[in-house]
Amino acid sequence: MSDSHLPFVRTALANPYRVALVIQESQCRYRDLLSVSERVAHFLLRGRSDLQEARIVLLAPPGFAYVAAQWGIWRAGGVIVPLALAHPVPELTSLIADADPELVLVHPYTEKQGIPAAEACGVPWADVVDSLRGPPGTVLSDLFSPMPDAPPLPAIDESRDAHIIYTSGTTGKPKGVVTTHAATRHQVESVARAWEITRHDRILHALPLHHVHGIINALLCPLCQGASVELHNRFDPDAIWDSFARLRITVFMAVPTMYVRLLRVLERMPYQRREVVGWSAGDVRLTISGSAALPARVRQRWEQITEQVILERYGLTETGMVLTNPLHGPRAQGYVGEPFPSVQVRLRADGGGEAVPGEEGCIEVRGPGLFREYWRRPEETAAAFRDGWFDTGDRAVRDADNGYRILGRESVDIIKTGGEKVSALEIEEVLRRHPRIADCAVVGIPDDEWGEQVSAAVVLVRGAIFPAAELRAWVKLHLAGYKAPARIMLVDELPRNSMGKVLKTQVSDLFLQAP
Ligand code: MLC
Ligand code: AMP
Repeated sequence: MSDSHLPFVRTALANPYRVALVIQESQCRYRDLLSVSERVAHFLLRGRSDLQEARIVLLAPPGFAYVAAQWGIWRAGGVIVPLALAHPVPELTSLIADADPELVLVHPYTEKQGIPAAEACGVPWADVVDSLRGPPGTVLSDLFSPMPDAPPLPAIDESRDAHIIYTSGTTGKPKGVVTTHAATRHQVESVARAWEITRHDRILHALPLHHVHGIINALLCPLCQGASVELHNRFDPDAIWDSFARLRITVFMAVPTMYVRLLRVLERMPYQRREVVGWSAGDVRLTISGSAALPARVRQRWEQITEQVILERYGLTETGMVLTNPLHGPRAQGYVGEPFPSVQVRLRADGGGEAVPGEEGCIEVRGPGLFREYWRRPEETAAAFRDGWFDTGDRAVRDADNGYRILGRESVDIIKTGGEKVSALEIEEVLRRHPRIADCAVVGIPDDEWGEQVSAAVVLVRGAIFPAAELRAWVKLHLAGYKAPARIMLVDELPRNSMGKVLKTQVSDLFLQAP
């Protein structure tokens, strides 16, 4: 097989009978993933020898079909563009148009939004489940064996692109982050080394599969080591506790909002069940939080219940994982530790030059795991780097004992809610299109559950009545539900400086001072 240099294919060939995925009551072995992904690859190739980096959009819930399609796209020489299940048709349409794919793979669960979006872009679509079935006449028992007469799959040079992951930009438009196979391998190896992920691990996975957190850390990294991934198709706190209690989970990764929800559900359990599931979570060797700041009280409560100190780490779509607390050794509250293997980090002081210990600065990153470019945005790509260092836009301070402490972001227009990055400008653009809105400003307001809540100060056109629920519904028509403002405040005018620029800090104060 000529694609055996792909790390996950190599691992699968070496561990054919190990369990790769556990999905509800079913298990799938590495050799099953190999056979079915080969079928997906030939389905996509349609007789060609190589997809030559054609983009394939994947719009499928976490599950066997998703993983088989992911492997199949890569094995055929394609670039995978995983999109969020939460996008409504207009948002999906603009992302598909931007990615300019050869095909959109939908799933019975996503076809309601996926098919109209693909058709609006004039892009063909196919059902991912059909892609797994193989050529007509294939019987079920053949599915899980190698295809006898199939031509070899292409050899993929590591310098080729592997995936495009969309993330909100400060300009209001989501940008596609293009990462090569080589960079992906570095990200995977770096995570595996830092956290000692091995074939003996069993990872509990309940993250969405359109972000690096879910794709690289919790799925690809374990699968490249020969570990097992218990894949949940959505985040359900009861099901997570159940998995802790029933299965011998060794590693769990989540965003802070998920820990908040898990604790809330646990507090409501009858005493005995609470004790049992709490203990079983204590057997997990590594519990990780990332994508947003982990509140101290969440970490403390988790530790009281499970005797586990959550390991907090920091990363970005553009860079993969950057900073981590130690696997062995103390994990200081509020700190995200030191760089992952092969990642270089420096703090740029406000006056230029490198910050000295204890001085605040902006985090810059360099290393082999970085993205290649923002898809078809050369100016934005160039602007994101300074002398070869990627400018994260996050502020931090470092001390010799505990490493880095994240202080916040430079841009007030980026909001992190439930681990999802949201652009305030994108939401303002949609709100301004509403006929009753004269002006608006969107900010992120600190929140115990979500980290930040999307909050909009709105000036209505003269004489209009306040349509709060209608405004949320309006945003949801155009953008994912988590982008709809959770809080809407009616104001007569927005605070502005003498140049007419909206003063977002003062807008935030309006919410913080509201009863
Ligand atoms: C859902 N809602 C949100 C939300 N997700 N509101 C704010 N922020 C969010 N992220 C809204 C829904 O629209 C709904 O509103 C209401 O909350 C309840 O929805 P739900 O169905 O109960 O929420 P749920 O689906 O359970 O989602 C919550 C969540 C999800 C925490 C599971 O947000 C999630 O999976 N977050 C993880 C994101 C992630 O993986 N980020 C990694 C980025 S990579 P209504 O009005 O419809 O009722 C990265 C790099 C790195 O950051 O370092 O990892
Ligand atoms: P994304 O663009 O979705 O990849 O989000 C990356 C951003 O998430 C970073 O730039 C940070 O702002 C934020 N982030 C990730 N991990 C952490 C963390 N542990 N603490 C605080 N912020 C984090």
